[in-house]
Amino acid sequence: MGMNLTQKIIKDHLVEGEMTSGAEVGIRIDQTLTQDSTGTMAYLQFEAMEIDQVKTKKSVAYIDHNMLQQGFENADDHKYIGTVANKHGIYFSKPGNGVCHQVHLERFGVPGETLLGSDSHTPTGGGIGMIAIGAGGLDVAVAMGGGTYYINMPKVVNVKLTGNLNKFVAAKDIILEVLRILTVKGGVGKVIEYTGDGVKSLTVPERATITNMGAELGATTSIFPSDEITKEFLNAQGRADVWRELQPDVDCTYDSTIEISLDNLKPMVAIPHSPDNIKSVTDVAGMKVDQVVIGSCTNGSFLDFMRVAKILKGKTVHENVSLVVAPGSKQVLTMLSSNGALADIVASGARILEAGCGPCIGMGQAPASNAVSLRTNNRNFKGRCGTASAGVYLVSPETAAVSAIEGVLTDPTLYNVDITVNMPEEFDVNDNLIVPPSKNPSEVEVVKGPNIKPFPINKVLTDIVTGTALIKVEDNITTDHIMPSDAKLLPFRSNIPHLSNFCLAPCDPDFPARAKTRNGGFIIGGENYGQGSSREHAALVPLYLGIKAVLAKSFARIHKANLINSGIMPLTFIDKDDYDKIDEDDELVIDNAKGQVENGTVIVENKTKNQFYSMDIGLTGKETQMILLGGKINVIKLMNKYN
Ligand code: MIC
Ligand code: SF4
Repeated sequence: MGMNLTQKIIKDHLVEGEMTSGAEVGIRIDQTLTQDSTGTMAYLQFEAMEIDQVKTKKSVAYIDHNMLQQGFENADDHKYIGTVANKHGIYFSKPGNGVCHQVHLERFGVPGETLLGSDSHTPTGGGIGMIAIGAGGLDVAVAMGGGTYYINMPKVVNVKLTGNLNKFVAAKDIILEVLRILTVKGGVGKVIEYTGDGVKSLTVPERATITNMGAELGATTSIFPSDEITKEFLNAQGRADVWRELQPDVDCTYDSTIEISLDNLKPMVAIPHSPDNIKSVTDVAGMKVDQVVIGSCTNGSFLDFMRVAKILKGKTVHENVSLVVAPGSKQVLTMLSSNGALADIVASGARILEAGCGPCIGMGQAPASNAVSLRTNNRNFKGRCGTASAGVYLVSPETAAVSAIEGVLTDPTLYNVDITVNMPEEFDVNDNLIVPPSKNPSEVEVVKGPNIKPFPINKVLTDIVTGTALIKVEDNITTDHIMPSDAKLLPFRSNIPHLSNFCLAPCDPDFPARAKTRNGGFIIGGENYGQGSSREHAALVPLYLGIKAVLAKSFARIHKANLINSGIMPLTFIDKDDYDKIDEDDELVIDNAKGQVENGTVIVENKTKNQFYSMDIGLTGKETQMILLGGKINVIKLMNKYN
């Protein structure tokens, strides 16, 4: 029987394991990427492994998140990442060069290769046929050192696209439709593979919008075939040599199939505060809008901004709206400025930001209290924009631009503007903000400013684990709740002690103080605990606060891996009703913890209520070692000692 594309690429990279869904497989990683907000930790961990030069085909360190530089902290991080990259064989994409995912697609991605990135939107690379996966910084550090990356063999969902999009209906509307169908936890343990004749009508940047936001499904990754359109894109980037055709076999099978007719699709919107709260734009049309933000790794491409420029040309942004645009990369910004489109955007009254993440991660442009902010980003979690009372609505660039002019959410299909844009035959290629690694690495001095503090390391698991249920939270808690990341906190990504004062603060501002007074304890979570970002800070900070286990109804993939890497037990309720029985402040005990972890089922005793809960720890052999030894770094250290 034939193989689907996901199976083919995994098979090509298989180092260990059987490719049966759910079973652990180890794969070889060809490329890695990091960005600055997760990169400092990843490189501190890489340095701790004492490996001279990366062993991947290509590793790139981007600066795109921490851009405001209102103090020395961000600049220190940039300097550290720049020097550590230079020393260890890593390409360094300087601030101003653009958002990691956009630049990686343009300049580095290779169809058929594997990419591991310390950012949850790494699956953007699936737009050119890569198996591109988001992970915690430590997993990326291990991959840079040539280590195998382990995942559970995913199920493969086929999303079959038929027909063509109507004018003003965008790739963003396709992924919002997939989110409507599958929800934010519908992709956990799955790869989303796109097929069907509709694929041919989508350019690479449009495919990348879809694979990018597959992260919001909780999916391991998303992938498109590599075809003639991919070839043209790579050719226009001056990289035709890396192209190869990649298609699923005709007789392959999928675990499930969803069919979407592009002809019938309408503009969609994700309403606050979750990317799967989907409505059609017409359902919410007329809602007053205060701010519009166009950009991010989801919709920061040349194609996106050309369409926006065509809509804005000769028009004026509504007087009640602040329109902010952040192109995805220097390449995009250069091309828009040289062809005059940027002038049309500026003339309309838009505010121009540098190429970077910016408002998407709350680095500036926080909206006013209770504001409605229309954004082309991928996440609309409460408070992420920097204003807890604001509501973020996720839309396509077309809907965003039209609404910026009208001052209210507007269905763009009612507009009568020609937005035809042809993909350029040649992109403006100028890699002068990418610094190749040093040819004399021994001469490079790694510079660490005072903001860079050591990362916490766990201890070997004790036989009896005791503590208080310090906090009980609801379903779909994001890593933005666990470790918020606005303009005030992002500069401290390399300073875990400082971050610890804000852990889970959006759920309960007293949590950090309580955790410190009680010397740690347990977190009680609902479904899909830890969805969203890949930030391992959401595990390292709880580790610093003494959290021993998280008891949840279910976990998001990357966060679960980060907890295990930190030696914190991720325990899943076997009987979900037990969640209701635990209250904050209950005293919990795990007896014979080591033996129980090895067994796979852990009984947690609630001393306060005199109850027992059966929890599934669901670990592979390697993960069990990590929990027993107090995290992945301890396992690596032990292996180095005996090698
Ligand atoms: C995000 O979009 O949430 C981020 C910021 O890019 C994160 C990474 C981080 O927290 O540094 C992600 O998606 O992984
Ligand atoms: Fe940056 Fe936003 Fe993309 Fe995260 S989702 S990488 S913050 S642009």
